[in-house]
Amino acid sequence: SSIGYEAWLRYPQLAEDKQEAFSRWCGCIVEAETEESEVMAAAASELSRGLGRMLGITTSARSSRDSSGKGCIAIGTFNGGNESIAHVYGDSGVYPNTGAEGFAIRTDAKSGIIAIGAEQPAGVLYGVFHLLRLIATGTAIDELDIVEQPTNAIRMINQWDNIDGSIERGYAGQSIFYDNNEITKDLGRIEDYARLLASTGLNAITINNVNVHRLETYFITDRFLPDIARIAGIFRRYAIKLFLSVNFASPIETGDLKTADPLDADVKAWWKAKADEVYQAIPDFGGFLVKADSENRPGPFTYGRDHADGSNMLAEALLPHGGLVIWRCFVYNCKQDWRDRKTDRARAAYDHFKPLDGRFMDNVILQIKNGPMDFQVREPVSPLFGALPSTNCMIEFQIAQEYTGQARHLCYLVPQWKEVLDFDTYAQGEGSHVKQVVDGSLFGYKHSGFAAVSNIGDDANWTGHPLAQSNLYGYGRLAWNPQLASDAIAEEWTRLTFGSEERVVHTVVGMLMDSWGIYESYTAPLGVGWMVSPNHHYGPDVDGYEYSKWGTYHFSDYKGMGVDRTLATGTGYAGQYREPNASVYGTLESCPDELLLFFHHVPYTHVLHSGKTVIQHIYDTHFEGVERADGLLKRWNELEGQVDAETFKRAADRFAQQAEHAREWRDRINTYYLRKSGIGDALGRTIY
Ligand code: GCW
Repeated sequence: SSIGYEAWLRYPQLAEDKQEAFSRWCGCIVEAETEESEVMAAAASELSRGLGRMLGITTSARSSRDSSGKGCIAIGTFNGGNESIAHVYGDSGVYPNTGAEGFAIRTDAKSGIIAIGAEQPAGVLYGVFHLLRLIATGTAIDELDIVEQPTNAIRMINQWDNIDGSIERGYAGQSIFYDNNEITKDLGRIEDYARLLASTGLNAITINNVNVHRLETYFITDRFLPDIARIAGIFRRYAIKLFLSVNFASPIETGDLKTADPLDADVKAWWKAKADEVYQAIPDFGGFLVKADSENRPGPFTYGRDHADGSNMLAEALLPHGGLVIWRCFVYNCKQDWRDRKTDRARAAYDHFKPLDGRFMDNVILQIKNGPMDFQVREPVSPLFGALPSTNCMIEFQIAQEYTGQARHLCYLVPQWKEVLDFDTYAQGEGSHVKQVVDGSLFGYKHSGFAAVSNIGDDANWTGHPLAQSNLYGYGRLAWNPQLASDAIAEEWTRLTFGSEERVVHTVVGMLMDSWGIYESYTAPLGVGWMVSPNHHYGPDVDGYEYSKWGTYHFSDYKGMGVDRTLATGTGYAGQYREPNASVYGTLESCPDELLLFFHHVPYTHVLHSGKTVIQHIYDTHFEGVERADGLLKRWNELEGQVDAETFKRAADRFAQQAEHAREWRDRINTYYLRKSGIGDALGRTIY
């Protein structure tokens, strides 16, 4: 089996001594006959497939234990009539508290049973994947007593796939969902995607781009609903709810209304009827994801209404069906004049949404990008987290590496996401971390959680770069439990994917953990962002966006660079944070180096906390970045023969491209700043 397609569900055969140790528990799978559920069926089949691969045994499912004396794995819901589950947990009289989606796994040595129990079939499925992960990573299972619950209720993936088969910001081929203006007939690949997602604990998916184009606007009509219902059916088997992105102007574009005004009675009635129709086709439909009044998409502003009016109108339509409206906060002026130094894109989301706090219905959730700008390699945390005590919120990450190397450069993003989640907003005093905002606990949100833009396409290995699979895996694991450590996730992924040869594990984990810092070092410095080629966003172009309408500037001149976002002399963005963050960022002396140029405009001779001047920092990091990118290639090349030849070659090619391309970044940026500043490199290295 190839590493590419099966990713972390490959379950390579274990060494013989390990097989022995595990096999004695795996004589059969006990599953109550009374538990007829497609999710349970998926759990049972995953378990027997995984065990079969790793242990080379065939385990048949049966309704009660056989008399062979071999151990068994019992799976089922606590009240589902599985006697083996009841037996293992029965003594205590009470079942563990697993919540709606959690699971319990307990090894009962006396009876020779490992019980995977849960309140709901979904929990059993997650428990099965957990046990398989333990076995695959060589963890002893003789004395298990585990209870796990996901920290976040919504654990969602956003596909930015279009019906023509293209993927906005996709770097791993074409869509697996659509082909040539039709929904694909290849449902097998979608099922395998569902397996990958569920195995990491994800439970929701939006299958079309937030930019809803002409044909996709018809997804919520009978033209496409039957096909979409089939896709929902696949995800349902893996306990994943299906959502759709919708076009706010649908009543005009697909209906015969003249307006999409959210306060218009006909518009309200139109959406109500539409919701009824969608739920007719997909009874457990999740709801709508909406990009409105953002980057030229239609929205309530056209009618003089605001985002609360717009989202509440949709929420009312979905409410009778239990549906959610996920409304994106990526709203800013994308037609800015670069001469206008007052307008600051970073401020926009907060300025739009903070005043609306408390006006949204209970089944509306605001989806906020992790940073105030747009998935840069380095930017601060969005100040909206913690600023909306009376509005459900969820966080949006981007697994697709739009600005972080696009599946050609290695950039393991879990450490970046962790930094965001661990950020203290001080919203309820010290210890009010972003992760507690988005898991709903800080303000008692009714709905909340994680969303992220997927990085998969129809490439044989899903993600283009073989190691980029780690970002998809890591996102799912982090959504389940944001406390997991970045290196622990990296190690888990590496062992599942490549097996447990220690040299391979050590090398790959080390490369993943270094990769974000390496990418940052040879690209835009000190939090200033962009410097990428316009439109496709790959590769260096320092002034590519400097005189554009997109609000993404670095303001470099012959004396200095950076964006003054202070309250005192700048755009005031720093004042959107609570104290002490507002002062930490707003004061030159206390602003952390890595975000210096996001918050301040400084001379090139400004001395950083590191002791270096800004200009020397730029030169040093860019020279070092290339060396470290060369180092990645070298480290990978040492694994030749230790990982399968195809994966080795694919990744080796990409590491070579990355090293080459890092030079382009280095030379463009160093040359640009030498020419601007006239200050030479203290070490006299070659700058063109
Ligand atoms: O980052 C920008 C991307 C757009 C994207 C937009 C968004 C889907 O360049 O491609 O559109 O963000 O998040 O809506």
